[in-house]
Amino acid sequence: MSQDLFQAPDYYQLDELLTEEHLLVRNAAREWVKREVSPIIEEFAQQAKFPKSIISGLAEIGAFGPYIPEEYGGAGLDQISYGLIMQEIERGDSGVRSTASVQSSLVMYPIWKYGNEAQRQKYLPKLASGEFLGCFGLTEPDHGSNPGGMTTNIKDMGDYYLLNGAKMWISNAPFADIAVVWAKNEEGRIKGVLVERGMAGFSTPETHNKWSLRASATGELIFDNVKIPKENILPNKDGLGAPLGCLDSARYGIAWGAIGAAMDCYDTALRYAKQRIQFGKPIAGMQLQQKKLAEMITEITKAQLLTWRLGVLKNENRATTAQISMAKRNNVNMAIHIAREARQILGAMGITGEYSIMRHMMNLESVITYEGTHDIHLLITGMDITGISAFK
Ligand code: TGC
Ligand code: FAD
Repeated sequence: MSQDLFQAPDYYQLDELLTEEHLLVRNAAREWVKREVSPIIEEFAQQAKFPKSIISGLAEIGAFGPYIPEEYGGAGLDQISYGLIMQEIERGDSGVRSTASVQSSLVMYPIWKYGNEAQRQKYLPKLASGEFLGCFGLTEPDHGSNPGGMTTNIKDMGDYYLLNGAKMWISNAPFADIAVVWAKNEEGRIKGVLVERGMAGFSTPETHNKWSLRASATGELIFDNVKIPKENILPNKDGLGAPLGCLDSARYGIAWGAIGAAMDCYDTALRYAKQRIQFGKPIAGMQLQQKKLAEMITEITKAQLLTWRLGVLKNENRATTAQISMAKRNNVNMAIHIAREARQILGAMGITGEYSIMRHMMNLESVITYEGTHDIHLLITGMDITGISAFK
């Protein structure tokens, strides 16, 4: 990839809404991405490999458990700092942000919120430092948008549980040390199960041949009579609301992350348009290209405002699931649209790995599907405003 010349757009001077701590955290993440992610990410994406060398750096910028209390190794930051870290990481690559989202919101969060003290002490500090990597198993081959129909199950054997079933499309699965897995007990109640690599009957085959999120490892989780010690069940919450509660936190981070990808596409396209001469003048001077760029900065600014306000509500514990769905859906859609428009501004150059745009565009095809599809989030908003569920 060519040199990372990224300059973040801030059209409405939104930095003025951030505290000194927010700016410090954001700038540290921004510099780290420029230094450690941008120079290597294109090659890893081309080779469909996750860059394991950046794990310790992710831990250092507070990307593993940004809002988890410091006593458990987390960074103890607020929700806006968490969002800003996700924005900066996804500015580099959605796959790297995926790893941070899964570790923080889908693995550390449920252990912190639904686990007991022994589970928190055992896992959280190692997850915060990157010594352990985790994954989150909710989706199954036959249950994606409808996780409540899952068939993965645990059976009480007296001294232990037996876990059987399979999860699919699981980020970080191929190398995760620990999996937070959602399974039904004999009464049909969904429970959180901590499955450790090395347990007999547990395997994590990698999913190959992806055109999207290539720098993130995706795989299956297969459970064939896995013996689960009773102390590996999350005791403090069960039912579908438990995994959905984790998704609230991860979807919030994605709403911020998508802005990062959009900003990178816009910034790249703007710079290119000013330099590329056709018909004797920069294409930035052509009305059609100005329309694209002007619409991009408008949409980015609207998404920044929406997300900042959501962060304030989240800090006050007032953000609802439906508000988070609206932001995730709007911002990912905004980012994918900007990626497509930006790609066109670069003409043929836009399809190459010399620029980040095509990689962002392909990544965003996963982001618009995972953590609830574009359709599902619309229906969550519909359910919220009408009081009627379209899912029943
Ligand atoms: P529904 O009847 O609405 O709800 C079941 C129970 O859950 C409660 N609930 C929530 N609780 C906490 N937080 C939330 N956000 C909640 N939403 C609902 C609800 O009150 C109810 O509680 P109770 O006590 O009455 O049982 O459930 P439903 O079966 O009708 O489904 C609703 C629907 C479709 C919205 C939900 O299933 C859904 O969100 N589906 C999308 C699935 C999804 O997002 N999967 C994501 C998998 S993880 C992933 O993609 C990671 S990608 C990682 C990366 O790389 O970044
Ligand atoms: P389906 O549910 O089969 O949906 C197919 C289509 O039907 C979609 O367009 C959908 O919007 C539409 N549809 C479904 N239901 C309705 C409805 N009621 N009304 C209208 N339209 C509907 N999952 C995890 O648990 N952990 C992970 O770490 C994880 N990582 C992932 C990483 C990647 C790269 C990808 C691509 C996915 C990942 N997922 C993960 C899975 C992801 O959450 C699911 O793909 C997603 O929830 C959608 O499920 P599905 O693919 O089975 O699609």
